[in-house]
Amino acid sequence: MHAVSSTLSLPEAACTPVGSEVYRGLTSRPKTLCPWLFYDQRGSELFEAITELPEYYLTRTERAIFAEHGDEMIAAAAAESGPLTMIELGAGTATKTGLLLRAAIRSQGAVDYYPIDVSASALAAAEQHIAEGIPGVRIESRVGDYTQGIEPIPCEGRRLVLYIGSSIGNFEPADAVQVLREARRILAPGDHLLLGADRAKDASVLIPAYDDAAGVTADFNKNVLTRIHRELGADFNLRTFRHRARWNQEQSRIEMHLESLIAQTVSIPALHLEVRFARGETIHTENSYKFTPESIASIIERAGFALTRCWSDPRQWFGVYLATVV
Ligand code: AVJ
Repeated sequence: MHAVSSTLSLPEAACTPVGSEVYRGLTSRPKTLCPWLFYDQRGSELFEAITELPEYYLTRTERAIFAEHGDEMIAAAAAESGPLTMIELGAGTATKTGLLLRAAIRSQGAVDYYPIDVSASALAAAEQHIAEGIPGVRIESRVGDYTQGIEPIPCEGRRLVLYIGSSIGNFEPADAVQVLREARRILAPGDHLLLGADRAKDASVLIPAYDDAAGVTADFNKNVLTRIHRELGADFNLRTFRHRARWNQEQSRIEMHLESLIAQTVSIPALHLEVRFARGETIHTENSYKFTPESIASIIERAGFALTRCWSDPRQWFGVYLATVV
């Protein structure tokens, strides 16, 4: 006798990460899709383009804070007892990290750097530009999903975990605490976390940052439908969906949605699924939480850290927070 599985009738594609997430999300009410689905090759290129848009202030503001205060950040995280080892969660191509790596090299001569990312190609790009541009960095990249667990990182002195770019804003607050707890688990007393998180501000600044005039963010959002077409055969007509960015004041978050402009049924052959949309119904594709110094301090403290210092830009649009293990 062998066990009869209730999943026997599910098509194979429903068991892949993309298939199961699309199945879960498009059979939920309201319909949702997780932001990690954005980042296929085209999506990663579109995100890089977003970071250069005039309306998308996050990347250039955080970079300016690192340029201005990077040496102080490194000095505050270091100890007299030995060199600082840097670990980066969701490092991507590590373009902004260069400023901090250079600051570490100025203070201690060389640095061990462990970037972690799900994308092997992004890490290869990071390794290449760091090897060419920043001598003194010993880099050991690790491919993996940091939300699923982080391997121990050896070090002689102290560790500094970088979690920058406001990636934390994609998580519900309770999940954000869990992500930081996972980082906390590989650290020892005296080690630090450097967290970059976008600040709450007027909707007149936030909305254009997520609904830019050139339509790059709209393309980034709709690209998830192109991905589902390519990987699962779905017959989405992109012209019948519209990009929407909303400011949810109560939850202090920007929401991105894809709104169906007509009543329609989309079929997804690989999942044996027909998805009905009412006119005006949306797929909620992303939350991007915006924090006050108090709301981010609460998340940091619930994860087992003590906030030691923070930095911001003159307009106070973005925050960088240093916390130590308690
Ligand atoms: C990569 C999550 C920080 O929330 O600002 C940019 C992603 N979405 N434009 C953000 C994003 C739309 C970005 N993070």
